[in-house]
Parts: sequence; C-alpha cells; structure tokens
Amino acid sequence: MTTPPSPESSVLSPESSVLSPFLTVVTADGRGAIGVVRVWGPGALDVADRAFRPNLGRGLTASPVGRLRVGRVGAGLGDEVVAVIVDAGSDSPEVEIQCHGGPSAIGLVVEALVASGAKARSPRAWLKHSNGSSINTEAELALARASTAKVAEVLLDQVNGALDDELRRIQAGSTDEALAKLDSLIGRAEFGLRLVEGWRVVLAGRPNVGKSRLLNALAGFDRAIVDPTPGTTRDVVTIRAAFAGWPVELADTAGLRATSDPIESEGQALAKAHQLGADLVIVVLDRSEPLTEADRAILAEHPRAVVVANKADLPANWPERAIEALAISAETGDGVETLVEVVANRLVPRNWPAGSAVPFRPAMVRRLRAIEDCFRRGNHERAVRAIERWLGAR
Ligand SMILES: Nc1nc2c(ncn2[C@@H]2O[C@H](COP(=O)(O)OP(=O)(O)OP(=O)(O)O)[C@@H](O)[C@H]2O)c(=O)[nH]1
Ligand SMILES: [Mg+2]
Repeated sequence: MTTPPSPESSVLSPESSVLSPFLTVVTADGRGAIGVVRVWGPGALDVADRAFRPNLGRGLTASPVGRLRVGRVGAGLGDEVVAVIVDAGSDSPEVEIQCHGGPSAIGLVVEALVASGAKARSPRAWLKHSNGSSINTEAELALARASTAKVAEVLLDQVNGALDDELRRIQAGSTDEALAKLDSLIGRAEFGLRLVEGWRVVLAGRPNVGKSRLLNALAGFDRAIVDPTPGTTRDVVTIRAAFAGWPVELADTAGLRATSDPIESEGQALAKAHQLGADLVIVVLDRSEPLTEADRAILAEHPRAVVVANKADLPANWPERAIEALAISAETGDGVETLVEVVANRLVPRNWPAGSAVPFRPAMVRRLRAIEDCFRRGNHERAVRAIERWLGAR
C-alpha cells in the first residue's frame, strides 16, 4: 500500500482504524457500463479529495453538495470519473465516484482510494450505515440481484417497508391479531425464500421419452444432448429460466431404467437425489409408445408431479384418458406454453396483492417463528420487544 501524499487537510492515515472512512463498490460484480464506488464515514471527503484529480478547477472539497465533477482517479492516467459529494455533513460525509464498469476500471479507483486511506467494506455494511432497518438492507441487497421483474416488484415492496409495517401492526395489535398475521406471513415464506433462490424443477422419466428435448424447448436453445439412443443423458444438466416471470432452475436428468452400466447408474442416482430436493417434478411419458412398468414406477414415486405425455406429434399409443397428462410435443413445441403456465401455477398458486409483506430470508422466517412462539406462550411483552429489536436493528 502506498502512503498518501501528505494529508494536510486531515489527520487521518490509512492505518487509523477507528476514524478511517470506508469505500464500497455499489454496482454488482462483473461487466457493466458504469461502476459506482461510494466513500463514506468520517474523513470521506478528504480521502476522495486526495484521490480525485479534477479536469478543471479546484479540488473536490471545494464543490457544493450535488455538483458533478469530472476528473481522473487512479495510478498513471487512471480512469476518467464523475465525482459528487452526496453528503457533506460531519456525521455521515459521503462521496460517490462513477467510473467505467468492469473489474479493471473499478480496481484502479478502489486502489487509489485505499492508498488515500479508505478501507474496503461490503455493500451490506454500506447499506446498514446509510439508513433503514435490517430488513430494508436485506431487501436492497436481494433486489440488486433480483433475476426477474416480478421478483424485483415483491422485493421493492419490502425495500419500501411492507414487512416492517406489518411487523409494526403485529406489535400494536392483540395477541390473536398478531397470531393471525404471523400465520399468514409465515405462510408466504415458502414463496419469499424462492424469490431469492429460485424454484427447482426437475424433469424425470425413463430413457428416450424426450426429457432433454423438452429442456431445450423450455430453454429456447440447445443445452442438453438429444439423441435416439436411450441413456444419452448421464449428468444433471441445469438451466436458469423464468416461468411466467418466476425464476426457475430447471434440471434434466438421466432416464431411469435397470442398467448394468456403472456410469449410467451413477447418473440415475444423481437424478433421484435431484428429484427428491426439487420443488416440482415433471414426469415425462412417451405417448407414441406403450406405457411401461418403468413409467408406472416413476409415476408412483412422484404422486405430486406434473405429468406430460410427450411426442404428441406422433400417432398415440395409449388413449388420452388412460392417464391424466398434458399432451405436448417437445419437437414441435405444441403444448409447451400450456405446460409453462401449469408449472408456474403450481409453483406460485396464488398472487398476493402489491405491497404485501413477504419474508424472503431463512433468518427472517426463524425470527417470525420465534416471535410467534412467544405470543403462543402468552408472552406478549417479550414478543413485542423482539419485534422492536428487529425493527431497530440496522
Ligand atoms: N417425434 C418426436 N420426437 C421426439 C420428441 N421429443 C423427443 N423426441 C426424440 O426422442 C429421442 C429421445 O429424446 P431425448 O430428449 O434425448 O430423450 P431423453 O428422455 O432425454 O433420453 P435419455 O437422456 O436417454 O434419458 C430423440 O431422437 C428426440 O429427437 C417429440 O416431441 N416428438
Ligand atoms: Mg436426455
């Protein structure tokens, strides 16, 4: 680490652990058009001032709050940046530096700020300092990584205080009201947790029924190998997709049948493990061939599965009503859209009105259960205090 050029305007040095300001890369990892770095905490203005070389005029600290300044930051030529003082208050001074996106430009800026005396901190730490409750912070972090617009909508509601407000109502109401509200909140947790992690859907069926073809049809591109040879898929092949706007990790698995091939049977063990952990299994049957014992065994294993009768473009080999299944053709795409709808409705059976409180982290669900437990035991006081601590925590 290089020492900053004599900081006359400040007593801070990079080593002063108590007073040194922090820097946080606010934009997500990876490539992007711009990168945003915030410098915050005591001494933030001085540190940013030392790192910033204006194209025109005096140093950054001479600028009023909100005025955009163009200049450079970083060793050598550095990166061309826009810097702006967001808050000049002595309590929480803060500077935003907008540089080019991508790891190398951001790296240059971060290095220069560290050399000027800032310490790198996580986005979580920055959000915690900036305001809001711990729920608000978690929601902003989750929102930054939201994979679909629908997920973002629900998380934005939580950023705007839907869950905090519901907790306040629980705190203010009677024990009975609190218990009813907690019950429905906890009932939304399954949905909330999947918003962040995605739902897991797995294709299952005997070899050659068209699982891989269906995965490709749902993906919209050829991800898995499709071949008339039974036992083609050995590994679990996954794609990320959105079903009616809900994020799904869709997995294709090895076809299930008796086999003496050790690799194939390893693939089948993986397939079974994956199917067990799934939120939903889609059992694929081949309607152009007679139903087999293997088909029936797989159906019996997954009584809650969505069942499809694939290869509907070929002459049928069993009557439509023999089994309750959705006729589709992975080859032509017929019925695939309906399948997507059916799956989405199974994953998210109901829509809560906009602005609903939704817990979306396992720790939140644990907290809700603990609070519910207090109310159940008649310990109203303690439950209210637990909510207070939660809402007060940053
Ligand atoms: N006509 C027709 N053929 C299909 C359809 N779906 C799949 N196939 C064909 O059936 C064969 C097997 O398809 P795959 O998708 O590889 O089957 P799989 O279930 O993944 O098979 P394994 O990986 O061996 O378990 C290929 O030749 C596909 O082209 C369909 O809807 N109609
Ligand atoms: Mg396959």
